[in-house]
Amino acid sequence: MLTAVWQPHLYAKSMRIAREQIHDQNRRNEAGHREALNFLTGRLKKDGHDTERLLKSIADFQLAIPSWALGTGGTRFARFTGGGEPRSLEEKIMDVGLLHALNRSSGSISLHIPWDIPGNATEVMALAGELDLEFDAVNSNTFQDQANQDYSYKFGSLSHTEKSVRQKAIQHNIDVINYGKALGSKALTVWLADGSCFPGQSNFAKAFQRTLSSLNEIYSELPDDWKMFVEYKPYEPNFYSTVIQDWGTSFLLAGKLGAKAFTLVDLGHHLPNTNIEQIVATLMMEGKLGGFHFNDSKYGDDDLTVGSIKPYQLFLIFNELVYGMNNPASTNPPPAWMIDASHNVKDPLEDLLQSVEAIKLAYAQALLVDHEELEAARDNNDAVLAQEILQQAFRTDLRPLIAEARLIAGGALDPVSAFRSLNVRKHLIGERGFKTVSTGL
Ligand code: RM4
Ligand code: MN
Ligand code: MN
Repeated sequence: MLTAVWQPHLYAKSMRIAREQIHDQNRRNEAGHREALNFLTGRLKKDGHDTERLLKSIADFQLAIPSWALGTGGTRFARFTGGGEPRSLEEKIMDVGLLHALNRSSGSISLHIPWDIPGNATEVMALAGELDLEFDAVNSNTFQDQANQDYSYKFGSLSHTEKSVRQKAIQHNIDVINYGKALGSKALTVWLADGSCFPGQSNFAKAFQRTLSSLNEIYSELPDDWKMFVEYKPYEPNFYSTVIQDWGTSFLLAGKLGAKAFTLVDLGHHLPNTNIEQIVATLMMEGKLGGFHFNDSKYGDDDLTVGSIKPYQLFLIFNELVYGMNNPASTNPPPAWMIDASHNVKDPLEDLLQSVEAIKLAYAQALLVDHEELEAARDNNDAVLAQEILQQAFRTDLRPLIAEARLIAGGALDPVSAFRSLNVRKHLIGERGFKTVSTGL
């Protein structure tokens, strides 16, 4: 049974995982873990790696969890909801608290407005604070019409041909900034569904210019210590053209908007086989990579568990990210990391635990790459050696090191198995019911 801590708040009855429960779980796996860790650190030290530094970097790496990914996702055909899904923003925050208690790496939550409007910001902040969580970027939504809306985004929002509709979409983004201010967020993420479904439907240049001018109005309301992230996507929901279709378009907008505007890369927002690592390198070179949405995909914006389909690509992306972050000439601020996934068949919380693990693993493997050696191989045009260096890092099983970083931080050695043996989902179903549907995707 999990500890139910009663507090004088609305969310008082919600379950929390006590540290002691995690320690109990860890004791069961401790011996096997020590053995694997000693073997690994012995090898790493022999190869000249500073394992203490690696542990610290791994522990410091925090990922934001989107408020819309805590329930079951769906496709345009069906949605098969799971049990015990969070029914309110408070319950979503509780869920992220559970993840963070288990892995100590999910220390923030990103809100999508109006799916998750914070009613009482002070209470919401207090709850997050209790669970050691912060608020990451706030996201605007001008891709759906809301009930009682007397205008429509059917033909676009910030790029709409009608000024009055653009004005509503601009105002919505400003409202989102204001919600974020009250919660301590420091960034606004704009993703637009704007585009066209048929050739001839839209004037590309005019749609771009209208978008730029709308974004400019939003940008002028952005506080000085905030950033604006412009997310791109090649298709869907529009199938012929998207106004902000690729990194080049987003980069162009960010450049025209100003120093607080950046490009956001979502791994699922590329056409098949796009070289995403090269996009990352270019954006970081220009100091314009602001945010990152992790997921994995086979075909399109599948929003699958990070690392489930193309783990080597994930590693290659991290290799560029680490290079970009450590390159002394880089002016790129540390990007905001978030998971943007959807869970159609898995338990959302288990899926998120798996994604966080995959990201940390790829990050840690990328930290093993000796960039001086790699540069030397490149300068000598030694493709064989360059591949050896990368694959040596990629094929090193760093899972014991990730587990150790989590253990030191007070998390579970094996978060998914702890989640299962603590019966977290069963407990949530008991608390919230079986037929629950949370807002989001
Ligand atoms: C989009 C995009 C955005 C997310 C929405 C829900 O495809 O990834 O980041 O806000 O989905
Ligand atoms: Mn995204
Ligand atoms: Mn997406």
